[in-house]
Amino acid sequence: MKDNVVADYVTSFERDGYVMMEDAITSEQLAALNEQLRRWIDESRHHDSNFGEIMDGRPRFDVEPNTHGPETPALRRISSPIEVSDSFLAVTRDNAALDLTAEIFGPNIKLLATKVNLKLPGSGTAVKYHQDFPFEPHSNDNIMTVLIFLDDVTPDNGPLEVVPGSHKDKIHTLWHDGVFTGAVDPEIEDGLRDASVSCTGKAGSACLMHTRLLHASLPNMTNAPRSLFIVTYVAEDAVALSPNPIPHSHDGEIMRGCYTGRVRSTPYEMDMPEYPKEASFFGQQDKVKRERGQNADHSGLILG
Ligand SMILES: O=C(O)CCC(=O)C(=O)O
Repeated sequence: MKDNVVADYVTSFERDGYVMMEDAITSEQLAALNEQLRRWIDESRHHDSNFGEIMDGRPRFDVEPNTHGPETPALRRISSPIEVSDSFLAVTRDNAALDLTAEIFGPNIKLLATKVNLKLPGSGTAVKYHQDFPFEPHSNDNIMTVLIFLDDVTPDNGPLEVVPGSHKDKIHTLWHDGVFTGAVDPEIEDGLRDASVSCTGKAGSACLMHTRLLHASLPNMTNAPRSLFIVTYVAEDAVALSPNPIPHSHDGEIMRGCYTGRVRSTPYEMDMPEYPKEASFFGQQDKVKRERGQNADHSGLILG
């Protein structure tokens, strides 16, 4: 990347808390990821509920309970795909968004987590407003969520909605009435929606997002899929203060630079997260609704 291009990206990121990058992965990488994803979606047709297993015993492949079937696969989350796919591991270790992350938070960068979030046609998946930081407390907040577009993301197929500049404001609690809902107070949602912008772009682009940026996404209203490969990179001197919500065998692997063995701490206060018990936060959202006597629907969070 040319110096002036990097400087523009860094300026946007510092001001807005996110930056869109075209060609974050090569066309060969994109083709390899999508080929693997197609095989997983096909495999899901043979399962009528969640399947596979990650390190803590939770399922790796999460399907939407009411709509998933052999003819209408509704795979919505794959946790730690890098443990079961060399293509996903190779992209995690080498992509242009990682290079930019090293320019912004570097030079030393390690891996926290990976996941695929899918919104296949006909699925009702939505994500409520939240910041990622309360799910992943560290000694400092130099944490980047990189959302790589595996499909073209359009205004109607459930793009990420971000609130520019919100990474400089308060850290919101995700606990309400003693329940970890994974979402901010519903009373402020309307204001956040008015302040949001949609992150759209071609397959192969990426959105690089600060861990404190407020964001959400709406359901896919089209017949085209919307799949994201989401990688969380962390400054090497940011030390985790709670267990990794998606534990995996590459946790802490150095992605750029080197291991220094140092810790850098910055002052802040927030609530500790609840360790996820469900395959993804969809299940948790449904559980919250059941406890409150409301009907469960398909919307929910796909974090954790
Ligand atoms: O998949 C999406 O639309 C949103 C993902 C998200 O909110 C996150 O990874 O924090």
